[in-house]
Amino acid sequence: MHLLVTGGAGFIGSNFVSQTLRSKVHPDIPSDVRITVLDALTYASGRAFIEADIQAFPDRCRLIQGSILDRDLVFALVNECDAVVHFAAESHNDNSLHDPTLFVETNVNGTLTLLEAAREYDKRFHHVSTDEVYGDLPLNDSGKFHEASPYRPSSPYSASKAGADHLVNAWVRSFGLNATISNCSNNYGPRQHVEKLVPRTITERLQGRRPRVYGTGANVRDWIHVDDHNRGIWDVLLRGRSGQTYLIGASGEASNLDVVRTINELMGYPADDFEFVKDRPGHDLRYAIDASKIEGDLGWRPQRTNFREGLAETIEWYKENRAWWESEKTATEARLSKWGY
Ligand code: NAD
Ligand code: TDX
Repeated sequence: MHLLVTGGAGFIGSNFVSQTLRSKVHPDIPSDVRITVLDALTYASGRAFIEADIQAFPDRCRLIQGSILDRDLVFALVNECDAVVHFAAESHNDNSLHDPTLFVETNVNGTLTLLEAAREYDKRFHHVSTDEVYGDLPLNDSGKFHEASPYRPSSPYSASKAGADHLVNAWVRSFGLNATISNCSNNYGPRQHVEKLVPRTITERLQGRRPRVYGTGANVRDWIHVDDHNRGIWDVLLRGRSGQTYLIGASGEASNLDVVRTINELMGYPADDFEFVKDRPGHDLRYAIDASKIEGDLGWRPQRTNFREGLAETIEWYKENRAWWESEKTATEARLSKWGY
């Protein structure tokens, strides 16, 4: 099996590639799977992770630096593979509020280019998406997103992901493309860019500053370890039905205050040693996933459900990999501070 993995140098994609080559994460990963990573190597990527994989598996992994918007390149690479796993995206909500055009170009037009190539060569296509396409849920409520929830995106990022999801469904219905979608909740784990809540909080502490909480900190996210997400993607790749959407989530609801307090405690600081900063415009209140479809139909179950333990491991990873994130940290903090965060 030859997979084309777009965005395979990013946070979730690079974990997917490394774990797949090592037959980790899922028991049924074919042992001969080969991977071509197509990645533009933007600020959010980690080239070193893929280079290490290429060194360990020179016959099974290669990196093509290029854009999913490059039609000729995309068509050539899709033609060579058996299936496409599409992670590549601009992924940060705050950035999308300042440069929405880039998000529509990458997330909508990039997906369109890939879909057209998959249609041309009749390839299996899996689209990695987010629960944010469903908008938000009220705080202090027990409702959850499910596969039939209406699309109601709030930010340019989530709107661009929703647009891409619609394109995938239309290509299934109109052209008979063999495609699936997974919509997952907030991931955490190693290799995530320092602009996101968990790594930002950890690396602020490691550089001697206090973490920043947007607004009141009451907003709730449904946290899942990146390995549980990637195992779900393998379940959908191996057994998912074309035209179906699968929601992936690990019942890991926690408020931003809970997350920052837990990281503070784990790193030896008083729980409430943080600063409140201005709120994100349009800030989604709460996300929560009902994962009963992927559990019932495909037998997926989250395994890394101890969030505190997962955060402790993630803190260790950031302590041990300073060289990777320190190169991005200064520019990221300058950007976030300019925006009032
Ligand atoms: P990320 O920002 O860490 O990685 C994105 C990768 O895509 C980077 O390596 C980047 O270089 C690459 N990329 C960007 N533009 C490109 C282009 N034009 N051509 C080729 N490559 C390009 O993102 P992530 O957190 O790993 O998210 C991966 C996917 O999962 C995204 O589609 C995102 O919407 C989705 N998702 C993320 C989360 C989460 O919590 N992080 C949750 C659910 C879904
Ligand atoms: O310093 C911070 N302080 C803070 O309170 C940062 C960086 C964030 N926040 C808040 C905003 C959100 O309520 O924490 C929450 C999480 O923020 P992000 O890490 O930016 O993630 P979010 O906006 O929830 O989106 C993430 O999950 C869904 C990913 O970035 C998306 O790609 C994914 O689709």
